[in-house]
Amino acid sequence: MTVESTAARTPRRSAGSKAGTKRTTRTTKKSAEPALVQLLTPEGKRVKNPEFDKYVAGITAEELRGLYRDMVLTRRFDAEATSLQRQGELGLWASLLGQEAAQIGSGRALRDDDYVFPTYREHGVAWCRGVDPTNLLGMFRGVNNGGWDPNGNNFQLYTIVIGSQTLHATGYAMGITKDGADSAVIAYFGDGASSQGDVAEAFTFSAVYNAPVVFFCQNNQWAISEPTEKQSRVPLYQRAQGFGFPGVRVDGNDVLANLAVTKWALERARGGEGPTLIEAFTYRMGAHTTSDDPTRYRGDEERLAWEAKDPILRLRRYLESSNHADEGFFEELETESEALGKRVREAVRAMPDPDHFAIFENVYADGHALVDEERAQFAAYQASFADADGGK
Ligand SMILES: Cc1ncc(C[n+]2csc(CCOP(=O)(O)OP(=O)(O)O)c2C)c(N)n1
Ligand SMILES: [Mg+2]
Repeated sequence: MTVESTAARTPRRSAGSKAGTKRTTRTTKKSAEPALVQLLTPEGKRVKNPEFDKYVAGITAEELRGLYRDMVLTRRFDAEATSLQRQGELGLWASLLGQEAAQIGSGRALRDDDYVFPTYREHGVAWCRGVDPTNLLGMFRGVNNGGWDPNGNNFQLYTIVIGSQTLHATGYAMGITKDGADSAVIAYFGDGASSQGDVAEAFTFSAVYNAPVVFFCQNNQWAISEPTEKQSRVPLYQRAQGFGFPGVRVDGNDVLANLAVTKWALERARGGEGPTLIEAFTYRMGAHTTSDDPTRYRGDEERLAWEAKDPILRLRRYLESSNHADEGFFEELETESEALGKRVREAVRAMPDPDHFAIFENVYADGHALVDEERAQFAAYQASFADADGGK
């Protein structure tokens, strides 16, 4: 699969059509792959896009450096978490390697009062929301069931049940409409999740209730070992058409394009135009999780082709060629990255083991007879060790 510049090939809107509606059906003439929105080529060249340029038109050099910093620090954090799993400090880790632009671009398009419903891989979005990265690691270490207050940063807890968060997001968005507020909701999910019944229901309800929700699908080409070809006969963004709302494919490795397209979709949501599906066409450069071995089901060629489209490298090229960042900036960032890695390592190792009885907390708000019984059984079981140890 190729990611190509679409500056000239992004379909034109016909007079009077809403942004995105035509885009749902067009394919390019040159290849079977549909057009995708791209503002930065893999070589770091800024290409014009008549429809989406305006969403990043006023971006400053400082903001561009900020996007770069976000991506670099997120990747550094992610690499540290992978290492910590290998060192036995975490039980599991789901790396976002390669998906930094999709997450930082969309994450930085959000307003503070918007609400995010993530999967388990949205470490970059969490970063944009201001969730301390160390808080993401408790669940993966097995010392808590979440690690942050969802309402603190309008960032829901990680969701492992594939696709279910799209329904939660839709319900939340319907609630926003009832409250008469103008905030929006974004639900993240993967290419594999797009086949789930929950996602189809979320699409149906959000369309019918005109809910202010953006469905952000990171098509990283794989659902564990299943390639995207096995999920759908049509490109994923085209699924929206059947539900009656626009879908758009964006170059998932282009942070500017993700920022622009997500701003557009959020604007639609706030303006009462209902849901949008964004398919960020990207690549999972690492394993599904640290329990997975991708060499069993995919070759190096694919990975190498996508490495050439690295999201961080392309923004660096742009920053350098446009003189928006100097060597000092990159050096300082390197130091900051190392400090983040160290902070994360130390924080994980210092996480206290939970009290054994914590597992019974927060199951029900007001307690439950069955949970009480299980707690009592567990207490007796624990006490039996004390007896075996001579009562010590
Ligand atoms: C309902 C449900 N079915 C199966 C699983 C097991 N599972 C975990 S991740 C995954 C693949 C998800 O792929 P995708 O949606 O593409 O997201 P990605 O992991 O690539 O980010 C599956 C099948 C699950 N967690 N929940
Ligand atoms: Mg996937």
